[in-house]
Amino acid sequence: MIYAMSDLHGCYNKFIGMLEKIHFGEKDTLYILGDIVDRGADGIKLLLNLAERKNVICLRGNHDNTALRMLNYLKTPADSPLADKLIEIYQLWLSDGGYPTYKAFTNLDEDNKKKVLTYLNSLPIFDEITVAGCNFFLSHTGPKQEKMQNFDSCEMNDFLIGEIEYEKIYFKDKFFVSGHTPTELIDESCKGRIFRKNNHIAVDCGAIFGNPLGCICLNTLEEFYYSNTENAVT
Ligand SMILES: [Mn+2]
Repeated sequence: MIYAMSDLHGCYNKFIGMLEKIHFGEKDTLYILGDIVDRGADGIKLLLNLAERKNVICLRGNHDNTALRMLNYLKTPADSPLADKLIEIYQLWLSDGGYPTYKAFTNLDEDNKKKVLTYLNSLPIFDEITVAGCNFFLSHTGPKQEKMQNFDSCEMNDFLIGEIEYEKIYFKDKFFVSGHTPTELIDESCKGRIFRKNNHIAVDCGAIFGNPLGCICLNTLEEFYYSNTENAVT
């Protein structure tokens, strides 16, 4: 079976709990649609775990992308002209959930630091797959519908911080599977649940904000939820 989830934000135990719930095995594949790190405590632990898994494909979220830039920045000499440019973003990142990631990273040995940076750097922006005759476009988020029609004009940032128009159908013949925006912000009545409408499947249920972690099986479109009270931040 092929599964998709998103926005783990350091919720290591919810992730492990979900794998057990879906009986995730060697023959299964899991797509994680970005934002593995930041906000929660265990983003770095998660990355090191995911880097070892051959059947988990992580896409890049805005937090993963910023973490990669900022953790690399730690190696930038203070007198480099780049340091001045980056310090503002660095402070923003620390205050926008980056601090636990920064703290855990600095406690790693050199081998694991390298592993984390190599893995973050390897994360693709999007993927397209066909499962059981059904087509899926997967990314953390995406641009406005009109821009998406002209795919070649899209930039990486469109898929990291773009605002999907969930009320519009992007593809007639495929589902757009995305994360980034907790589903309650798309539709209040979807709080803590996967949003499915207009050929969109939005899977970020806001696990880090105390909601369940959501997961969808792309073969059957069956939804799974794993809930516990840990890792909740307000
Ligand atoms: Mn995001």
